[in-house]
Amino acid sequence: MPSPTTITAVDVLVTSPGRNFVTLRITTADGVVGLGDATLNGRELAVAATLRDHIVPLLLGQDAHRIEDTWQFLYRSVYWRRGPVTMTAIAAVDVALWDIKAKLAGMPLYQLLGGASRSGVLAYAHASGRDVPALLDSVRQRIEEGFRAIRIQTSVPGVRTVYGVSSAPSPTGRYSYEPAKRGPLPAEEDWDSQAYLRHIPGVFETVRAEFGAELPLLHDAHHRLTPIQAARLGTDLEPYRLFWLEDVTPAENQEALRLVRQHTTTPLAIGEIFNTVWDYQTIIREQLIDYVRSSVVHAGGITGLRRILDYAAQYQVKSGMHGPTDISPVGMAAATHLSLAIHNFGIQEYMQHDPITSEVFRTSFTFTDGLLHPGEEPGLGVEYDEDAAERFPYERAYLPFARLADGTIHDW
Ligand code: EZ4
Ligand code: CO
Repeated sequence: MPSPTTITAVDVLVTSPGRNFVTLRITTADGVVGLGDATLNGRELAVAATLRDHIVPLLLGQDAHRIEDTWQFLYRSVYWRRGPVTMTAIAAVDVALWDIKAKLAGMPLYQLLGGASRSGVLAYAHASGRDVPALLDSVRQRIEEGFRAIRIQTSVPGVRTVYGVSSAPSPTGRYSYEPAKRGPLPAEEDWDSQAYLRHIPGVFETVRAEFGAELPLLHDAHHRLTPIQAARLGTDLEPYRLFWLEDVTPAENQEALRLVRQHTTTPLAIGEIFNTVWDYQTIIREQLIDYVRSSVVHAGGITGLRRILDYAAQYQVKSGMHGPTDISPVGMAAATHLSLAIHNFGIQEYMQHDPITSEVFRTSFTFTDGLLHPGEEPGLGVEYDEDAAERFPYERAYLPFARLADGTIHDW
């Protein structure tokens, strides 16, 4: 007889209600089910294969209670540490085990993580427009929906398509922006850093004039600038008092942020593509950033992200967890539990899924008056409807890439 908490089944579930999601489902001998999000946008099947072919056989027969030991085993026994595929796979296992533990405890996960440190989790929405009037309409719409913090992205004159700009309002009027496009090849976008640097400060000037000094405003430069360009942008945006400026440089080179930091007091956020605390070692220790963008999903789960955020807390660096649509409802629920519990919470991105997604994922987290709350269901508070999921088979989709006017590939 296995013990009641022995892992007896592990399933890798791939579905595409509007977009692709990979979910790991772990079941114990007693029939307790835990879910983890394993979605890596544009490389979904790589994580699914890592889980199915290499990790699931290691989990069967193990004790679901041993979360830390399982994390260390999966991290160290692979030998080839880190990387987005491995760390997303580890995250899915980790979150599913936390879900099980919290269900066994009869508590919502945030209670196991230390209990609530606040009444709700401040969420920011995306707003965007092809031109400034459309952007202002988009901001107004998000405020009417209850959001109290807004990320601003616009088109750039002379640049055909740019990251973060919704092409058209959906027929329902719902805001949507989905960068990963279904099809055999990635979409090509274009880019011009100088045109962007000329355009953006005036956009923020107009938004501030329209909405006043108090509304927290954010912006994502999406890894496209050099350090000196990033410094220029941060300086030019100082009068508009951003909540943060995100991913100003492609920060594989952490030291690039030193130059940016020397020139501007605009707060900096980075790390949605980072996977472990090692990616943050220099930028946190040298206090080169203000917010950690990593999600539970891509940084080794609750266990991995909490390690990063505890390190960050020593330096007054706060959380700003990644929450685009490619974080599944399972990943969003995990983020909401962790954000409610930690002391150094900053803000939570909340892009909101297509309503069709809720046919597969039933969630209990709520959004009220600008704040997310994970709810009081035991565990994560998410259920997966496998019959519904089967109606939405995987469809190949890629994130876009960018070229400069002369054809050179640029960071997207
Ligand atoms: O481009 O999640 O801040 N959010 C972002 C996202 C990322 C996508 C990539 O999969 O930058 O929109
Ligand atoms: Co971003």
